[in-house]
Amino acid sequence: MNTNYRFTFGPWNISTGADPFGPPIRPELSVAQKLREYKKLGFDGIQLHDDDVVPADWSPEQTRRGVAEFKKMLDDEGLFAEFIAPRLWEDPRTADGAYTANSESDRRYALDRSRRAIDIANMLGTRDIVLWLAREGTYIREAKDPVVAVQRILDAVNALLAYDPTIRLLGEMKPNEPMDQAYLPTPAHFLALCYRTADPSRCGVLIESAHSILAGLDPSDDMAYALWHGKLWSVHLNDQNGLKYDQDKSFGSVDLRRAFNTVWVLERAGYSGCVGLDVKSMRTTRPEHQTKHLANSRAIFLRLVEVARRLDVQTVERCRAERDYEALEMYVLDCLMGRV
Ligand code: GLO
Ligand code: MG
Repeated sequence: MNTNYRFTFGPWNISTGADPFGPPIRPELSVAQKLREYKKLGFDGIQLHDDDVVPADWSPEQTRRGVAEFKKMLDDEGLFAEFIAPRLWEDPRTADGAYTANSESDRRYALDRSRRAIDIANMLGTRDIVLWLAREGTYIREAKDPVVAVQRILDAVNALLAYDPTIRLLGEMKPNEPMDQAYLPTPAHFLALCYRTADPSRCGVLIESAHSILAGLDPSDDMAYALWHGKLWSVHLNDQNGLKYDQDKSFGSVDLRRAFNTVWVLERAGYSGCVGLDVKSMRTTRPEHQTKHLANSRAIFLRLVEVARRLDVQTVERCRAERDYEALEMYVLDCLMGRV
């Protein structure tokens, strides 16, 4: 049983509410302002893109100084950096993908940028690099050779493992958006690739609830599978109302039972990674309420931990032995409604 969950989120989880149909509706807070919110909200650490720390086009010397200043801000707030994720989806050179781009120079840019993200991680004292392969896929199948693409992802992963023998790589897989179809669309796809890398022990996954749901999978089963491999190294908990754009709703807000099952699996398996909450506030949220979704998601997680601990394992086992899943279902629903 994990009695000490560590909570994290990224600066992008406090946002302006801009969407494809409308400009920002809340003022952008500076990173320093955001950092001051973490402890108040009960969070322990921060998840970062490389350019959340320093702009991607800074020289090595500027980068070194900028990262040192950022590290000081984190230390002053008592926060740790959980991971660095190279943002491989905004630069024009990543329009056609990063590691799988058809242009050789674009692929080189993606690798250089990823190596730089590793340098930043080292300077901030974290060994975890998250690869959300946002644009590794296609809008039309004919655009790339899918066999070559998978090999290119493997080659990139191997190049990063070789660049620094201490880092771990965590694939954060998502089946679609922004692409029509992503390569390696689920955690299980990435896990298979892990075993083909030069160092499988340093390759694992971060699983996001909404991404599993978009792939038609149950997040708790997806996470259980990665836990069985000993490779669930981080999570992005949130919620998703059906198959549409990636919503990043507050954890448990759509399907409380699905959220409960997620927490229950993490609890039973003694999950020891950070509890990342990749949630977005609604566009309608007023600036003074723009961190509520984070506090709410954390509170829902902790309440579900209480439910999981209150649940009578013997009742569950009896129902299983008697194959009385009707009774089991009612028992779980009663637990969720506070009747047990
Ligand atoms: C988008 C992803 C994204 C990543 C983040 C860290 O769908 O969930 O928010 O989690 O960029 O790599
Ligand atoms: Mg995510």
